[in-house]
Amino acid sequence: MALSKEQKSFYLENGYLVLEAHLSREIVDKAHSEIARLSAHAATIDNSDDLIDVENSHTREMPRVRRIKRPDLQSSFFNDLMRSDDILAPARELIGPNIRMHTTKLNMKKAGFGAPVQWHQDFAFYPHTNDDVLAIGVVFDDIYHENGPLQVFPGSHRGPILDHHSDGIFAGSVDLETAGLSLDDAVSLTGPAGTITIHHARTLHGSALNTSGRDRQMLFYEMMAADAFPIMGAMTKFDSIEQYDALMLCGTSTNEPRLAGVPVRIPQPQPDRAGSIYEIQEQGKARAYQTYEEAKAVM
Ligand SMILES: O=C(O)CCC(=O)C(=O)O
Repeated sequence: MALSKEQKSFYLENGYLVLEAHLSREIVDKAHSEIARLSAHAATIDNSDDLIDVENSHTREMPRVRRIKRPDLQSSFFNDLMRSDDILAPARELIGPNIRMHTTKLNMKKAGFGAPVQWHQDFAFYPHTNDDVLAIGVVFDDIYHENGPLQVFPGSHRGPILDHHSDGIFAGSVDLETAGLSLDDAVSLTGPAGTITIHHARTLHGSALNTSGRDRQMLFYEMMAADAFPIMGAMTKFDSIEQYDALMLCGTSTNEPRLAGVPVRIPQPQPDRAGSIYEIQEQGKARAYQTYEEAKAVM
């Protein structure tokens, strides 16, 4: 068994789980060299493109990568890792044997300027017919309280989908005060490089600006039970059933969605710029974490 009975109960109760030092040092080292290889592209672009999302302070001379997009498509190593038992065995225990990929992304959160991700629930971006939907975070640096750990509100996956709109437009972030929540009740998911985190798609989560001297590079593999289908208006790419079936990671696909009584909100209308969560959140008003520009302004 990839997870103990206690770990499964913890996930069901709290909506997250941390498996410390789950991956070998060899995998972590290889990941670092792949990240360096894929990041080199940033020196050839002025703005974010299909491969890389750059920080607002990025220049070609001083490249600042905020996210490597779809690392599974850009690197056979990250693709193989996604399909390995290291990643899929714990997921199978939580959402069953038939699993489809949603998307992948590698959030860089580099030392000194790595962007925050404001509080949100993934299910607000991609509501599905049931909520056997989760994200596995793969930690490639030692993560402490100082270098922007993923933070979660335990148990929030059992509550409502909160309002992620600003002025009637989807903005991908939640105002904690309006939601009656305090940052003091959030838990930071820390651990050495090689740790993996698992969070439920309804778990409220975010992470602060990395003002520390240490990088926090973390890859997210988002996935769901094969019978969880996106609800119209969700930010899920779905061009054809053939393409959708090609996203299967293990088990068998189905054309019979399972409908469950789960709360949903539709992330529409979309903002003008909807390229990445960073861009979407910049167009909204809800901010619990300071941005690099805000932090610099008060220095
Ligand atoms: O990188 C992080 O800490 C949060 C990532 C996340 O929630 C996202 O990219 O949707």
